[in-house]
Amino acid sequence: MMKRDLLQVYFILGSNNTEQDPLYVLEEALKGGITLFQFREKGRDALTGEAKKQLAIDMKKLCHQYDVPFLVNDDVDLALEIEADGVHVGQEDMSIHEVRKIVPANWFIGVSSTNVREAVQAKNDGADYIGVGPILSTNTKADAKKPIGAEGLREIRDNVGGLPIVAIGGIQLGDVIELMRAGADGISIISAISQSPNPESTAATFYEHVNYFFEE
Ligand code: 3NM
Repeated sequence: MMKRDLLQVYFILGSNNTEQDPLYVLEEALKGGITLFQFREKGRDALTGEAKKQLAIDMKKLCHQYDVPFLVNDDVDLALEIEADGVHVGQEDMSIHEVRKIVPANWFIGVSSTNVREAVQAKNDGADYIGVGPILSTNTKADAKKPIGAEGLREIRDNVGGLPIVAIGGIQLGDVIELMRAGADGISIISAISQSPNPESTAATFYEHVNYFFEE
């Protein structure tokens, strides 16, 4: 699969994004057909140290059973230690240049961008993809910026050429087609899947909606 195609249904999860066993939720999402996974252990009651590392190891193993690449949010040291497939960094984290220097050449590196300036910078710095958002308002990220909507996404698309883009922030099933039409290559989701009564079928429906766009 090309890197761009991996972004189609990009699921992100940390232990505090669900009331259930995060490994159960992840496996359901994998069965439903997510195409990429990011371990994001942040915020209230987030695990640290050995507990965080063990969960990361277990999640990576599960992802690889389903041939889905495993990325780590921010924590480059952990990603290296457990031999992840890539990292996602925010605007306040390590720069792409610094990350590239210390990770394997084939790693997938993503950067968060909320406006055209950040997106163009990420492209020039050699990001493999950008996570663009928040598209809609979200309770999942405590310090989320002001939502930029499908229009904000389109403006970024118009300024970064073919750089792979995944849309993030408050996205529900009903938003998918509009965001794909606005220039996204895929959709990134936490709560719509992690809080779903049936994460497997929700993930599968996200996959169908994204692929409906390609068949349009
Ligand atoms: N990053 P949900 S918004 C992790 O704007 C994250 O960069 C964002 O969770 C950004 O799908 C966000 O539950 C939260 O809204 C996404």
